[in-house]
Amino acid sequence: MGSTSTLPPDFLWGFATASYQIEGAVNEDGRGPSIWDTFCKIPGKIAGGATGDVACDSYHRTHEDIALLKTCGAQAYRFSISWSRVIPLGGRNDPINPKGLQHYVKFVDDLLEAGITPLITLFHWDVPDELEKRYGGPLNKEEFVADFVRYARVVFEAMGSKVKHWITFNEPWCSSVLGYNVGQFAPGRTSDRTKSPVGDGSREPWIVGHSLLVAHGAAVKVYRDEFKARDGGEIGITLNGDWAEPWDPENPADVEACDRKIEFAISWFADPIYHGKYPDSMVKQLGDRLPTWSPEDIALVHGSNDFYGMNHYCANYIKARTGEPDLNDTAGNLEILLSNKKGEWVGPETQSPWLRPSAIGFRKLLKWLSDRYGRPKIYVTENGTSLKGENDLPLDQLLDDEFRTQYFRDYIDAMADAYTLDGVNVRAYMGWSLLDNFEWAEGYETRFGVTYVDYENDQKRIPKKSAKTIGEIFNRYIQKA
Ligand code: GBH
Repeated sequence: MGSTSTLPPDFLWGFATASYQIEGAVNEDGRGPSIWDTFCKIPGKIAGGATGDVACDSYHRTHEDIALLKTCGAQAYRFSISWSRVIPLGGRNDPINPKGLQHYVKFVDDLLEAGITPLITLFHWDVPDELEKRYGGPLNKEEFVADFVRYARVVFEAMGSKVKHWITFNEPWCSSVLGYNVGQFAPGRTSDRTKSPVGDGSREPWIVGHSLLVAHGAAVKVYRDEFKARDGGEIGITLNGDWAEPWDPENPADVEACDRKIEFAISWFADPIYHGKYPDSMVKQLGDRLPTWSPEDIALVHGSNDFYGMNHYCANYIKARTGEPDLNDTAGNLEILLSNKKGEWVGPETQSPWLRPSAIGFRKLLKWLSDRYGRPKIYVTENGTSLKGENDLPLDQLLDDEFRTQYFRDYIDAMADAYTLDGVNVRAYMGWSLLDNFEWAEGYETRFGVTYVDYENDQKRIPKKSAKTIGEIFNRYIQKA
């Protein structure tokens, strides 16, 4: 199986990053703070007390990053724009920061000159801090949507003629659940009073998710009405989600819980976009805590994807819970486990407690999404792995990242099989990540890059083995035109 699988001639591949994770230069050229600058200052929130103040210093090293992409043979680069660099206070009546905007215009020009196709994410979790303070960020739908739309329009105007692939939001699940239920991500709101004095994890994530969907739909409308005819590009949202296998395949409740798990993680956002409504399983469990759709809002959201942006890393075993769901449950009344009833692990251990690779799960989820959403064009906008203990290895061993290389081989094989054997219309793939970078609450201890970044020595970049082999894998699969 797989030996005859291929990918189409126009298949686009490259690497992904996000602004706060790589840029640094947080006080430079008029950038305003985002909720992540604020969150990182709270003691105990980030491993090692780390912040994105310097990160990979990519704001000053765009040429080095482009050179790295060339070394890897990448055709494309997915990066995100920092909203508060472009509009430091964030709001629709607040001033634009020409230097911040110009930084990205220049970067896009430099990428194009190097023959690399830019994919731009407008929002990778970094709400301008002022909007959080002014009105609670995405908890306030009207304000947030209006401000996001203006920001999106400013960026489309500046770069629309050059950029043909737009992603509105990265992983709204993470902003909603980790930011407003678990409290592990900015702004850190939760019902757990040991972690935060404010927040209601039983209600806020559903409100925030709704706002993000409407903001996505409203930005897509602006793009389609004002730019698409002239610029000819496409726009979509990126959703995260892992594959689900039953903890006990003999137990119908566990089997059923697998679909419910994916519905709570992915269909929460994808069903409104492709089917015009929230999944029944969520309506049933959440009742009136799940916002209802006004005709105007759902009209914006339904049909708003030109492509499906898929971030994917791993698989889980799912065990149904039996009692009434907890008010703060966001998963669908089930347990998310890494081993099954027989005690078998879903995959080998990595540095990330949540991530154990299972490439077959990637193929199965591609098929699941393709079936449920009517065979959409899928862009894999992130896929990658950390490595157990990588940060503690001597440099020569760290650079020889066979585990990550094998992960990419297995996952790209699985994707090519999904395309060739299952009829999944997958058209792009971005590895996460071009660089080791600021891994959110895990700080710099967890590395995801195909490039080593030496944080002690002037953020020096050295490609690992995986940086060189991923292109070879694609060369084998992509049919010659
Ligand atoms: C991506 O999210 C992000 O887009 C990227 O910025 C990040 O660097 C990359 O992953 C690597 O982490 O057990 O409740 O803590 C991946 C999706 C979803 C994975 C939430 C971690 C934690 C679940 N993430 N998940 S929990």
